[in-house]
Amino acid sequence: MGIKSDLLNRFIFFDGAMGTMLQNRGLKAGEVPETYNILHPDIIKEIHEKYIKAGANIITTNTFGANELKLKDTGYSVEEVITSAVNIAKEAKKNSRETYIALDIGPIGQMLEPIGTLSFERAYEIFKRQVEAGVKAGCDLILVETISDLYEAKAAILAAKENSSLPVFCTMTFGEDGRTFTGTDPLTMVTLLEGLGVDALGVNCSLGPKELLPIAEKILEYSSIPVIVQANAGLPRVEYGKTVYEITPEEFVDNIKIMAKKGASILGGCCGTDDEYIKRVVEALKDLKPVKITDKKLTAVCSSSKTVILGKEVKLIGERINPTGKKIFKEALKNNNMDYILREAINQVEAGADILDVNVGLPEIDEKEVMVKTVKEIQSIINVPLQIDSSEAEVIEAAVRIYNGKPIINSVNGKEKVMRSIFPIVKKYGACVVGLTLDDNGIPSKAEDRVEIAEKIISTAMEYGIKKEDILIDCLVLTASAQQSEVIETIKAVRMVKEKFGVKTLLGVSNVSFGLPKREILNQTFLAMALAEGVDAPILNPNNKAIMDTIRAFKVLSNTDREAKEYISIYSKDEHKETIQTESYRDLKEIIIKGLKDEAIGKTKELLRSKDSLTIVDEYLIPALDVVGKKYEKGDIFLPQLIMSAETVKNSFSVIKEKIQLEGKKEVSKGKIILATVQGDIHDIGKNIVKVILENYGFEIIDLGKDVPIEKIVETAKKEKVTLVGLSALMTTTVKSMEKTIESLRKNNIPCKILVGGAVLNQEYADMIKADYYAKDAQEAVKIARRFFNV
Ligand code: B1M
Repeated sequence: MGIKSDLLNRFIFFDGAMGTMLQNRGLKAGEVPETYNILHPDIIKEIHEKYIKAGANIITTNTFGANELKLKDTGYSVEEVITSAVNIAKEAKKNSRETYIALDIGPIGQMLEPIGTLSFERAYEIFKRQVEAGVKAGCDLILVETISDLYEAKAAILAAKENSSLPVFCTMTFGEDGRTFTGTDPLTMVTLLEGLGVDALGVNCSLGPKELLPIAEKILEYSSIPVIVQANAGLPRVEYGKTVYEITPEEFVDNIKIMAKKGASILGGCCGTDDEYIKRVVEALKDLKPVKITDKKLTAVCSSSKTVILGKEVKLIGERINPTGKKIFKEALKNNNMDYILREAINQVEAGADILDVNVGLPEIDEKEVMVKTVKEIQSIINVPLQIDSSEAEVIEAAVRIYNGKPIINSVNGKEKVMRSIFPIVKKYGACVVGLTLDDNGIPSKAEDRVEIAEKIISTAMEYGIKKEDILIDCLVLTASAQQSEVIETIKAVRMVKEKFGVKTLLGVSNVSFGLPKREILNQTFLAMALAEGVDAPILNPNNKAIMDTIRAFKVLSNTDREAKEYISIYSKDEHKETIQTESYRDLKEIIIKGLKDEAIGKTKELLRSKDSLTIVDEYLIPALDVVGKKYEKGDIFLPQLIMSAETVKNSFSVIKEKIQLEGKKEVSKGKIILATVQGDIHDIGKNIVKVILENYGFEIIDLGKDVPIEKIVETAKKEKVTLVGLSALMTTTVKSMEKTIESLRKNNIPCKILVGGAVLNQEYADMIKADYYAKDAQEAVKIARRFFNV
């Protein structure tokens, strides 16, 4: 018996909080809790003992932040802290075989690319060091917890699985909107984490059990493995500078019991909970048996914020990211022109692609390097899942490893060698895989022979532990011009594969018409025939109207587009708008909204020939960001895309800035002004625009940056004898911080006037927080400064 078999048979109880327990025992703000493993082992041991006594089966080591970045200034190494933590846990459990020790691994504390600067592989290395130390010290399982970025979870899980043979659990932290901070929903978390082969998954921290209930329900709906819930003791609230948690152990238990009855089987507590909460949970569930876990048998692929389930209705795989037969594409690959590829991606998604095939195979380039770069770039601006398409195992593995999601691997076939090289990758990274019905003898003419190859692919894949749901069979389309009699064999094979094995099928449609005129007539008709036989995911060009018409009509006729909603929304407009855009985007606004960083530079330069700098800011930059902001608010895009748009604006503005500076008159200073985005706010695009314009009018700017502490503003104003202080804030929450800064400047008797700005403000708010001036934009700021300094 071990933890893995226990998981399937009974409730498992985790401990509760460590951090809040330590705070109650004297841990001060700024102290690193993990140093207690060395400085106060008795306190940690006492906490573990309390939890064991309360009935916890798993105690979590005090190593949440024991990574090399967080420990950097403590003087202790990762190995020292983790070894000591595991030893304390061992002492606390006193050889009890009933208690397991989980090596706790929390988030690194820095954001991964593209949101932050930490690379995926660097994150992996940081986690690897923790895992190795934990394994060496003798922990029983690895718990990756409180993760809000799916990419970071993937790095941690790979580090755990590649450097240990211990069970791995992973929990993520969700907000009240049902998503993690970077936009992952419960289904997507389940799709990726299950694929990566964790032993249990779930949710912890941030919310109380009541608020977690809908999130846990979603996880339970999709998960085929044990589900963990570790809620906070309610929503945290700050009282007299201390964080307090609202709900009692009784209320906590009521909600945990509901989740247990719905299927959660690993239960514990997070912030604010203590041994009393755990004791109550154990007691409350003692007469209950966990709900039996069922295999949900989903065929699903995902990006970090979107899951596509195959089989319920036809899904389109866009074929355009592929250089075969495309001269411009080849040139783009050779010249590293990512914007061209990104545009192909965006166009296909806008035209209706659900998944994108990515193939960058060209003999004259380094396919692995270009594939990794392409996948990274696409996933930073687009949220549909990807299909990694290459014939090289090495290229596939490199791409699948850094992909932030569960991709489809395209492809294997019936050749032993190919299967043996690709299936281990499919299994390890938990991908779906396409099996082509060909082998060493080529593509069989007859449907029956293709079905035989499909059978071999499926059975070999299953030997590797790949689930049948993760296998997609492509019965291969032959061209009507050369092998006319075999066209129908493909259709027949699709039907047979579906009937015989119940797997999903894929088909590259456009091949059928090769060499014949008016190709789209054949493509369209063949597609309709294939759809009727149940092809789940045709690979095609979604920019083709005839193809899209067929798909949409099929969805109505097969009763998957219920009440013809999609069909009506598209075709009830007079003229069906074909969103086919093969050339570059005309509009800078569009470029910003899409996050095409490099393209923004050229476009801005072009615009500067006919428009003046501030017109571009007002007519393009700000309106584009407004659209992006609204999309973000509605949940149409998530933080990574918001960041890409902000980066694009920065690129555009850097060109504008150059022009302004060139035109600017270098005169003596007309007056010194401090500019700062207030504490807690990191939005600085607007402030930077105001800075450049003010400088251009001859004012000397002391730019204190963003998220600026109140004291720094006060000190600088005093030291530099500045008489005009400009503050910027973009969020409702940071207007308070602006108000406090103003209060502090007044309290310290700084003889200055205060100018405020930022999208969240208006004159009324400015008056309310007692600012002297409010500027709605940069020009207004100049007017105020000129009046103030009388210049
Ligand atoms: Co965020 N963000 N953002 N964001 N972001 C907003 C502000 C938001 C309204 C989006 C939304 O939900 N609709 C929302 C705030 C909601 C609220 O307050 N109720 C929001 C949020 C929630 C967040 C995060 C919390 C998201 C998250 O992490 N989950 C996070 C905040 C972190 C933090 O600050 N602690 C966050 C992060 C980011 C990015 C990093 C991705 C990026 C900022 C990058 C950067 O600035 N370096 C970003 C962006 C780009 C936006 C939007 C889309 C655009 C802001 C912008 O740059 N506008 C924004 C939505 C929106 O505003 N439409 C949004 C263009 C800029 C030129 O305008 O700054 O108003 P603005 O400046 C104008 C005038 O206001 C004036 O002149 C400028 C030029 O005309 N002005 C002054 C500005 N300062 C002035 C000072 C003056 C005088 C005039 O005198 C001193």
